[in-house]
Amino acid sequence: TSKKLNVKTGMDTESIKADILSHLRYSLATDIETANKKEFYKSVVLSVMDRLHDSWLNTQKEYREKKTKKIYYISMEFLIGRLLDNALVNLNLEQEFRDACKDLGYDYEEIRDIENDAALGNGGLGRLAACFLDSMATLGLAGFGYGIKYDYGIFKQKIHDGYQIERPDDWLRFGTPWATTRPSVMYPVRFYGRSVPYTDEDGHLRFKWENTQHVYALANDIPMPGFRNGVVNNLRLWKATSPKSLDLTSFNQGEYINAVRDIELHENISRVLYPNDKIFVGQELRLKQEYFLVSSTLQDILREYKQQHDDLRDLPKYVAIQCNDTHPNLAVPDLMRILMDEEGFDWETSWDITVKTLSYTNHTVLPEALEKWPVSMLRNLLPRHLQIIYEINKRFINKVHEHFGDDVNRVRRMSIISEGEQPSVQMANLGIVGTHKVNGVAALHTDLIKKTIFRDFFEMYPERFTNKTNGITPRRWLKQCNKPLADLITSEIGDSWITHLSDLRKLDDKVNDKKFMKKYSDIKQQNKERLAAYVKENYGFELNTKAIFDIQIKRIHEYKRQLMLAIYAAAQYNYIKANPDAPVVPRTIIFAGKAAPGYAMAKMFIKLINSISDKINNDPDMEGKLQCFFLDNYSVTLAEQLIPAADVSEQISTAGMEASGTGNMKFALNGAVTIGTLDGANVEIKEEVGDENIIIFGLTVEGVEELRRSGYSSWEYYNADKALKQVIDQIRDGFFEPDHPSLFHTITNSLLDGNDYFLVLADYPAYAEAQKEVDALYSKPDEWFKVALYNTARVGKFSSDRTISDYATDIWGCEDQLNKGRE
Ligand code: 26Q
Repeated sequence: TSKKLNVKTGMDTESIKADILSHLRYSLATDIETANKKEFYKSVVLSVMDRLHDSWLNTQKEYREKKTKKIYYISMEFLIGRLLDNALVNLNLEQEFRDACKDLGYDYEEIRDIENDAALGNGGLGRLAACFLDSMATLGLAGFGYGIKYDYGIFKQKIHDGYQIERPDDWLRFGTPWATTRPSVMYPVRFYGRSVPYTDEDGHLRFKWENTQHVYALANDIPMPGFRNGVVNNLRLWKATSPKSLDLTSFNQGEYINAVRDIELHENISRVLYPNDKIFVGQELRLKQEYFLVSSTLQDILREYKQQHDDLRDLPKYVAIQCNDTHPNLAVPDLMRILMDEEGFDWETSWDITVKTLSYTNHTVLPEALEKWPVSMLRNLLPRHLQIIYEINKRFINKVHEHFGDDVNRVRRMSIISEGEQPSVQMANLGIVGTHKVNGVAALHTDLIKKTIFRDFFEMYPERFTNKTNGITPRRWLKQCNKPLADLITSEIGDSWITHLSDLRKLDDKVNDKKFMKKYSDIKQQNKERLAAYVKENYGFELNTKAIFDIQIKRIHEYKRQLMLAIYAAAQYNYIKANPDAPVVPRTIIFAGKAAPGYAMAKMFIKLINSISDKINNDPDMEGKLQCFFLDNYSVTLAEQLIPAADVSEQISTAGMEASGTGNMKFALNGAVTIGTLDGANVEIKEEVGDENIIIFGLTVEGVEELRRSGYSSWEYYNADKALKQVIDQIRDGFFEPDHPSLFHTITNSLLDGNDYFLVLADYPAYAEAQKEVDALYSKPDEWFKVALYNTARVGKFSSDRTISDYATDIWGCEDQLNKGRE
């Protein structure tokens, strides 16, 4: 053809092909004949990157020139998953890349599957951060993610003999083409040393942090494109690297080998993501990671700020910093330290700037998750910060006295430093005192923190507390993962829903459109078959695609009550055995999720689920009626396969314990019916879809409180429900594990002698009833799919675009920037 190719930026198939070939040859030193799939994948990504670079640079330039207010989202976790599909959807180049791959002899899907998930997070908190980046770019906000480039993400889970085994997630073995290392962006991060007082020229007492050791933080940038709007924001991940000076001094001592060996010690800071979800581990390496993130990020923010502005007192006007949970809350004392010790401001001025710039999100009320760092550890690692924290606390306690009078108990509860055997710094208290806004992540959760864990603080600073109900990005969680449904919706109501998810309400009218409903239900069936093929290929299990696909996927935790669904599966087994001729609505129950490596009870749940599954799946009487599977190594990518195929979404936490949940939103959007408790965002999902379109059961938060107060006895519930008792007896007596009959005693003991803290037995009868409702509804397909469609149509509120708009308006003060000059 005579058309001129534009190899680097052309958006046509021919240019893209030429670019892929050119990367094979000139970036990877191979060619189309000899390259393997990995090399081809890499060339594809590099060709996508070429098409992002102009927008990436232009976006950053525009932010600088217009002095746009910048939003910094600091998080120890970014669970971004795979990036190729997302980049192509957002660039609107899916077809072109598909065709280019095909013309060059490769199947796009096969190439896409080469990519390792960037699994730099545990679960909800990390995935929320990833959805927020997508929404900030799509809304045109100058929003930047800051995190750590862990060499090892969340561990890979294998199942051996029913038990969880952890394997390292070496996701960078072959590097990642998405990350650009920036040698020009590198900062020292200091540790240890001591705080030394001195008098400055004006006779003021000041402090210097001296005799420190340091590591360097090296920037690695990953582009975050918005949806078809030319915006490309940035996720900056810090890698730890050793200082140059180290080898020099050692050379002099002739200790070359030791010096090189010690490089590893410094780089250990960014080695591995802590795999604990909602459990605080007070290890020094974790504290180092947190300060490493905070220190490098603040240095970067202030360097950038100073290039564009000359008065740091205007910082809150041009910068907002959001801390994802308390993990980055050392930003409070570190920003104070910089403003006072390095910039020469007095306490009051520094404090005003700090509080107005920072804000913090709480993600849990579970007390064992709250960060409390031992004072002794801080004194050693960050002596100047500890000193500042003591001063913050002193001034704060004075305010508490002013506000509440002499109330020693209240002062003790509110103190940032908790005294006792092991004095410690309460990072949540530090976050509330040192920032201007604290938010919960669903309406119920925000109410709870105001009434319980942060009650005293709410009474003192009511205006600081605000709710920001979580959301999910509709790009990844509908358009990408469920293309058949996305295409059907677009053909009916246009594609505005992709950025205005509430437009899905237009689908409400389609419930009586037979043709449409047939297509809608066919797509669910098609997705179930696609999942069945995937599971057959990757796990060897044969799913019954005629059955209800009943799915519970999330971290394994007692409060999430995977145990309740496992008991239900066993009870169904018993029922079918006892009533072989009774009609049953066929079910396929699917679990997936990781247990923290040190969480023995959660690991035992996995073993139990696998034992029950074996019993069920190997019994011919269950054929066509009941199946149960545990899929190993749950990940963002696996979620993208499972969610579009779900009929039933299990959201069954003990009321008051799940702050929000976000999986619940993904399932509802994809037309699964929720069986759930009135917990977290389930409450708001119910409000949106309507009471008839969600199956709610069990105790409410008030009910839980009342039952505990009046004296709960799990034995009573055990004795009152025959089917429940039978299953618990079976678990206790080795029915599911005949070779090791006492194996599950830890579980049955916690339910009976331990009095069942998570109220599994208390809620079980209502749960079993609710499951009967599921069966009844599923038996009437027309009604079932109406309910399903109402879910898809009515959950627009849970777009992370809405969440981010709310943050922009109520916390970040940048609402004027939303969608500016675009659309
Ligand atoms: C803390 C200190 C040391 C080591 C690890 C941690 C740690 C790590 C991860 C503590 C907590 C987490 C994760 C919390 C989390 O994922 N919370 C979830 O956040 C979601 C997004 O807001 C909510 O939807 C979920 O309800 C909430 O459980």
